[in-house]
Amino acid sequence: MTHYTGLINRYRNRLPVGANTRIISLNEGNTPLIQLQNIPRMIGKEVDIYVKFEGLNPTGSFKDRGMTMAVTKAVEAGSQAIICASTGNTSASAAAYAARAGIKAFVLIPEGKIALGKLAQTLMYDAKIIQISGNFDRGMTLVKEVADHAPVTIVNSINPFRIDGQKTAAFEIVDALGFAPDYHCLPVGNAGNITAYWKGYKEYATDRVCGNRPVMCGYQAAGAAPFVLGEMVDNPETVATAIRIGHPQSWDFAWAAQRESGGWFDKFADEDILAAQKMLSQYEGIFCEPASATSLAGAMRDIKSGKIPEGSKIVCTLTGNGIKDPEIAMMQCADAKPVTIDASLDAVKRAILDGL
Ligand code: AN7
Repeated sequence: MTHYTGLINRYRNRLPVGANTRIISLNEGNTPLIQLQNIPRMIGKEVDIYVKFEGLNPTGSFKDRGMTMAVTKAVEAGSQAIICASTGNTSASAAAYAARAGIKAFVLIPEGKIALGKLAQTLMYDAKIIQISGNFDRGMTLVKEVADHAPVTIVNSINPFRIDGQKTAAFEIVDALGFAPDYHCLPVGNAGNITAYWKGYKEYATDRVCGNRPVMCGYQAAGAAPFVLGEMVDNPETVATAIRIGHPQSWDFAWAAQRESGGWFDKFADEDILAAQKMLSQYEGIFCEPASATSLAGAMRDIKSGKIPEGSKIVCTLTGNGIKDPEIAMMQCADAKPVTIDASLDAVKRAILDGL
């Protein structure tokens, strides 16, 4: 058993790094693929649902897969600073990998619209945080403009190395199962991840590592659903702040993934997203962030309706860790406040009997 040292080393022959490239890694990737046991029974259909729990990456989201590549290549090219716009997870990841590399990270975030844990992380990793009175899409525009005027490397998913890193999640799924799933469900915001998964699945199928490719199902929040509406959204709104994005950068790539795989996009009310997040926690012991639960909300709806038929093998990507957004969790559980009792044996006994 050799020590796992991150996804670049694991998939080195499929990534654009050389023998002498200095790898900037936090041992990201290698995340668990967990088969759901209780929720399929509750749905009442014969399906295998697996979740790829990307919340267990070093900074708690799938962004680390892309960031190890993007920062490795930025450093290789001599860059001293990276920059991104972010709804929170990209900023945390960029900040961590910049710290690891010993370079500077600048992050543009929409003021008041990123989850508390993501802000705390980004502060701890010591990035230069620039809050703007505008949303992610505005931040993205500004980042693209400023990169022409300052010595900074953009590490948003318009950076192709991000996509290369993130495609390894598809490799891991096929390597774990021995085949590609029939359906791959994931949340879609800026659309880098659906682009990356499709690239990974296609690459493995082309090289005959597996014989099949999944149908790609992209799910969005109803208030931020440009792919469902077929046009950009100027004022996106959703409780799932990670995917509060109206002008996705990987627009054409995501449509290609949908078309080539025979897949579809759909949208979900905030209540449905939060209900799926709670179900995963309550019935499977898996705590993901709200945006991530959109994948399960989608899978459940499409399994129930028969759009995803019985007998299917389904993978849902859980893109980020629930601990990142404690405020939403506390709001969801507002009616389940901890009981407070005397510190006595009797009182504890009574509390247990009451709770059984
Ligand atoms: C938890 O951090 O865009 O469709 O700036 O954090 O590849 O954008 C986050 C996106 C899904 C959507 N789930 O992925 C950012 C950012 C979580 C996310 C998405 C994001 P893409």
